[in-house]
Amino acid sequence: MAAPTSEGTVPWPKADADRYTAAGYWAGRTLGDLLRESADRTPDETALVAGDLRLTYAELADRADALALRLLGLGLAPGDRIVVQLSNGWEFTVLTWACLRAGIVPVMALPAHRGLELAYLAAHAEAAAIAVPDRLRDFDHQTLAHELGKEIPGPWHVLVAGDEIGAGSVDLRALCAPGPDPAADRASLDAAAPDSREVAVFLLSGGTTGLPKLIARTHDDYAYNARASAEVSALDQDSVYLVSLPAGHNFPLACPGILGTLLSGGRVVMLPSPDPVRAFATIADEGVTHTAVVPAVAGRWLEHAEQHGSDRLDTLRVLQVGGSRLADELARRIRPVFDTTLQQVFGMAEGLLNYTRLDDPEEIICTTQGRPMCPDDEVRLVDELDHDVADGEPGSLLTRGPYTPRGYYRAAEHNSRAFTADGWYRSGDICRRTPEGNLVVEGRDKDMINRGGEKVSAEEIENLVYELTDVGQVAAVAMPDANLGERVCLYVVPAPGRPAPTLDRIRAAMEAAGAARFKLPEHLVVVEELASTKVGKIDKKALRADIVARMGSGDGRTGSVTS
Ligand code: OOB
Repeated sequence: MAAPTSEGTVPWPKADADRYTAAGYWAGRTLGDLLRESADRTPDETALVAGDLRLTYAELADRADALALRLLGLGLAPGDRIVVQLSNGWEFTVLTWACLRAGIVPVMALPAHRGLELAYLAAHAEAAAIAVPDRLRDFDHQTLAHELGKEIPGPWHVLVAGDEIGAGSVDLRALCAPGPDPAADRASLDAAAPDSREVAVFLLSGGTTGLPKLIARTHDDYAYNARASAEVSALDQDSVYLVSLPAGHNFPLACPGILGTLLSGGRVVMLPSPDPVRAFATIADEGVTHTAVVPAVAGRWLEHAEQHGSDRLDTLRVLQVGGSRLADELARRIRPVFDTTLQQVFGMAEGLLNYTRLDDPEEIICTTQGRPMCPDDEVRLVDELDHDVADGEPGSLLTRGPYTPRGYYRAAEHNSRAFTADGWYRSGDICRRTPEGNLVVEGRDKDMINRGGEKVSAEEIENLVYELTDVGQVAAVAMPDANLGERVCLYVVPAPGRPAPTLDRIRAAMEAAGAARFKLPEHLVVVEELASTKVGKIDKKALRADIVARMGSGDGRTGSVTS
């Protein structure tokens, strides 16, 4: 019987699937099976470090199997979805591994998500469970998780990682305890393993429309994603990978991230945040060799190292930077300050990964975002009519390949715009290809704001603001920022006869509606009218230029917060 998730997915055409299989990209094995095999190779080596807890491969694999069976025992079935909103602790890795073994599909939410996003994800994925921390940064995730359940028609399990397990919640840590008979657990999971073409995880799109879309990544494609990434960043069983970005994001999860490290026999070290003081101490204490950060974090780490020295980073061999455009000037400081190799990563949850190679000349590493990971990744740069641009000219990126699914989950209407008829994904990034084949990200033609790697859909913010305040017109645009690259700036035309809303009121209303904090606008410009394009759409290009001009001139009719 087909898994319930296969109904809303868009499969690769058979000819392509056969080609990817014949080329060996799709190995016909589940991620759960491959992880188990990895654990068998080095059962006594340390696989996972989080705070005081250290687990060997055998311990991690056995706990994951025990958890998998307990999840099934709770009534979850293979193919069921579980929203995962955990912080970077050991529970995240044990739960993810368990899901991959049992065929339960994690929907990777971010700790910053709130009621609005979580309710949507749970409903859209028809999730049967959610895994949350009890509290995190003063937010009561557990209570919210139970409230979400009231809107869910079917059974709803709230799994909680923490010390305060409330009534009706399931203690996730207790479910992760080793089982009495690991061999039996293993045999029963092996016997019921999912098919490698089925959905392994749901990732969230950065999103340009409304709420984030779900991206169904199969065992075959995501295992390749992780394995091939490990190869490109020279990650092997002697490597120690530090996770400090939110673990459910594709970059730290599988590029090569947690999964690439565990498939390679390396060690994963988890930290709840990339704060440089703790990160540097952890790198020194654990002998971290690889880690991934966004450019804003790379900037903070550089500053910290320039002030306090970088001797604590001696073991770090590869610093991956991606998620938003790394400025060339910042890139050039990385080797001299950290004495490590920078690897630029231009990736997307939708699939395609571009990496600079570790042995590329320094100039390429510092000025390009790399080239596709796989020989069978197809990339086109096109103009508005989808015609290929001339060599060296900027164009909009289209891509297909063995780990780039052909459509979002249950989003037929959106897919008709986000994908071409012959299956190319429109990433919305404007890139140029250098003569040696590397890509340089020059801008984008999608209506998204990239706040230090966190993607915010302009349309989502505008819809919320229209609903929340009596504004006449609203437009969200990116405003340049020295630290984060971009922040969310809101242009508002007050409704006729109404006073202009304040930034505080808009932020408070958005927060009350359950929007994640990183989406709240940080700057407000009140205007009498918004410039429009020839076809009558709001002219965002003009607004982006306007905010840059206002920042230069210190125009008084604006409000701003910094966080
Ligand atoms: C990563 O994935 P997402 O899904 O959060 O965001 C994808 C988008 C890209 O389409 C592009 O607009 C932007 O983020 N982006 C970059 C970039 N890396 C991502 N823009 C400029 N330079 C870069 N290096 O962000 C992601 C997924 C896997 C690995 C790394 C990043």
